Amino acid sequence: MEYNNLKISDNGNIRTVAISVPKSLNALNSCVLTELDSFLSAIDTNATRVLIITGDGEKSFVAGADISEMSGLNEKDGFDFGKRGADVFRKIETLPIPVIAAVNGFALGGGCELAMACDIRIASSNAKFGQPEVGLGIIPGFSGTCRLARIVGMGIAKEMIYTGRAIRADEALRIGLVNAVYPQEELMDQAAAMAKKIAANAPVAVRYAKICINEEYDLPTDKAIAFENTMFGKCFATSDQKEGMDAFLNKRPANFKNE
Ligand code: CO8
Repeated sequence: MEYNNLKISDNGNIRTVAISVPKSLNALNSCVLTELDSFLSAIDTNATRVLIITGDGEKSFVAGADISEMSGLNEKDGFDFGKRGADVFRKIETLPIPVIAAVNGFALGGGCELAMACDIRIASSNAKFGQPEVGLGIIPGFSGTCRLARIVGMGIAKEMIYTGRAIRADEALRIGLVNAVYPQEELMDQAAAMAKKIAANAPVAVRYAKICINEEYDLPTDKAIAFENTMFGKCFATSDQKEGMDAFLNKRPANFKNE
């Protein structure tokens, strides 16, 4: 598929996709969602170890879902549009490789929701986060009511969603919505450095860790522990476990094969 709204680049086994819709500060319209969906389906998650998602330009990560497209929707269309975005974001959340959101400006509405579907969020100091939907007569519809409370806690999530107040990067850091804040010019280098660190580890183990953290979140404690136990056992069926431990014991760098 040809992408008109995505800019894709590769650096070794790290892939970066920038949402690029200059006329609307990278707002998510149906075309962008279709392209993102197709892009995610096409990623070879054996060759690519980490995905970085960012916004094109210096002002905006994603300024939300496209308000002009949503303005004329009826109930059925609203349901379909919300589901479309939610499905794409769930694909990100369950992608077999880690996904880092490098939030380089506005992350409002669907933009904040996109960042929250990623495994890890880092931001530039000019970033702004918020869920302003109730001011438009809607609620967060790309899973924001689900994920925000899980990340920052119920009280802060409710305040942010009921007031629609946008918060700056320093506040996002304080409430745990982002892991780190950097000057804008350093953001992508920092994202790449984090991605490189992840990519240097045993890929199957990283994949299993992501599955465990995601799956166990919703399980009762005993079931969660049993799930981890099973996945831990499975690690010992990989050649990378043998390689990682042999490398440690022989004081040499590991050469993981992703198997
Ligand atoms: N949708 C459509 N166009 C947008 C959007 C958007 N979300 N955001 C910005 N734009 C457009 C503006 O209309 C403007 O276009 P034009 O130049 O033609 O007038 C252009 O981008 C530049 O924007 P501004 O001139 O407004 O730039 P400012 O720097 O003055 O302001 C802001 C930047 C603060 C980001 C401002 O543009 C803004 O408030 N944008 C809207 C933010 C917002 O409310 N986002 C949430 C949208 S709702 C949502 O995301 C719901 C998700 C769930 C959907 C569920 C589906 C049913």
